[in-house]
Formats: sequence, structure tokens, C-alpha cells
Amino acid sequence: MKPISELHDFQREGWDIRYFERVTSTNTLALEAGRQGAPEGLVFIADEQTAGRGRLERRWIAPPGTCLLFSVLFRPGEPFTERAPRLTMLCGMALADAVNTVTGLTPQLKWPNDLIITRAGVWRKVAGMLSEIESASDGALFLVVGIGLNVNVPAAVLPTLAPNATSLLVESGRVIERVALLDAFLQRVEAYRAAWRAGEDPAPLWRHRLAWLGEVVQIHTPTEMASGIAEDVDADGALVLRLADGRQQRFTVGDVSLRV
Ligand code: BT5
Repeated sequence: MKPISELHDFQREGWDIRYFERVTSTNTLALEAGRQGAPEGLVFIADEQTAGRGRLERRWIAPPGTCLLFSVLFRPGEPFTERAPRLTMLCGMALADAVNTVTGLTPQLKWPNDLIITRAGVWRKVAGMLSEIESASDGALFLVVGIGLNVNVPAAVLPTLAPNATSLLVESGRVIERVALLDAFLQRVEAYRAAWRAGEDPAPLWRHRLAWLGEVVQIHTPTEMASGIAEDVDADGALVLRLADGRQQRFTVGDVSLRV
């Protein structure tokens, strides 16, 4: 008989966690629930996605039963355009913290929404986040943050995900408990939100933890390619590059890599 996934029974107070063996995409499910008025704190988690999504219509690939694939529904409230990006930032920090607590590894945040691990001067992607904003029929905006974290993916399988993919198994050399990671993530989200309510803006914390600020990077967007010094990120999370001709340019989408 097929064993029941260890994720099946996981719950944490304050969250409504719904487990599925296989879905199209946990983000798609959470967006649908949000449109129908589901409250904040809903978490969809799956062992397998048949149509996992990245940004810009790209695919997210994960071998069944080995990764954390989940989406969280947030209702940030007003001012929405200020709060929504900060929730995404806070989730990135919470994910990095959770990985650190459970594995001892120290992943970095890579703009806009990746988690990377650098070893021997080479960076590899261990997780990606897909943040999507939608409005319900009553016009109320909500946010879905979807996370794909490569947990127990063996080295031999990594090249089938992406050329620069890595996993916690490969980086730490041991099998990592997915439930412990999810629990630690939700606990850190709670902590960052409590601190935010008490006046600590997550945006400067996130900026402080971003990899590559001050370094020369290359950015590919759907329409252009540019390179320059990654000078800053603004309050909404956009990347500010100092181009070779001295001009500053702000980017809201794109893929960044270190210029070699
Ligand atoms: C992301 O997009 O990194 C966001 C990924 C979000 C996935 C989660 S899983 C739960 C939830 N439900 C969903 O349907 N999605 C979210 P982006 O920055 O566009 O990166 C996508 C690119 O990463 C792909 O084009 C591949 O090159 C690479 N990639 C795909 N799968 C990967 C993996 N498992 N590990 C590392 N890289 C991967």
C-alpha cells in the first residue's frame, strides 16, 4: 500500500492547512479560493504538481514527494500596494530562516524571489517564490505567495529541474523533514508579522539580506538585457541598477545573474 505522506496531517494553530496528494498548481488553487472569498491563512500544500508555475509562464518542476510545494493566501489590507510586496519579502526571509533553523545551512535571498546557496563561489537555486495578486468579485485584492523548495531531491535528479538547481539534501548531506521546514516557516512568518505590527518594517530587513547589492550584475527582462551595479532596491522591492553610462534604471521584473 502507498504510504500516507507525512504532510497529510500537519496543522498549525492560526492556519488552515489543506493537503493534496496531487494538484495542478497550489497557486492556482489558492487563487481560486481567494476569488471565492476564503480567509487569510489558508495554505494549500501538495506532494505533486502537474502544472507547477514559475514567473513569466515558466514551469516549476519537482519530483513527487520530495519537495515542499505550497501556497499561502494573504489579505494584506490597506494600503495594499505597500503591504503586499512586504508580505512577499517577509515570506522570503521566513523561508531562509526556516532552512537555516532546520538544516544549519545559510541560504541567501536573490532578487526578486529566489533562495540560493553559494558553495565554492557558485550559486545554485534551492527555492523559488511566485507571488500573485488578484481581486475577488467584490473587488477586494488579495495575495497568494507560492513556494517551491527543493528538499530531498537527489543529486542525480537535479539537472532535470534546472541547470543550476540544488536541494537541501545535496547541500546538507542528509534527509530533511519537510514538516519541520513548513512549521518553522509559518512560525517565522508569524514572528515577522508581529514585529511589523509593532513597527518594524520588513522592507529594510529584506534589503539588508539580499545577495549581490553593490555588485555588477546582469538582468534579463522579457524585453531587454542590461548590466550595471545592483545599487539598491526601492520600497516596493524594485531593483535599482547603476548603468555603465551613469544613469539609474529601476526594474520590477527580470532575472538577475552575477556578471562574470
Ligand atoms: C520561480 O519562478 O522561481 C517561482 C517558483 C514557484 C513555485 C511554487 S511551487 C508551489 C506554487 N505553485 C506553483 O504553481 N508555483 C508555486 P522563476 O523565477 O520564474 O523560475 C522558474 C525557473 O526556475 C524555470 O524556468 C527553471 O529554469 C527553474 N526551475 C524549475 N524548477 C526548478 C526547481 N525545482 N529548482 C530550481 N530551479 C527550477
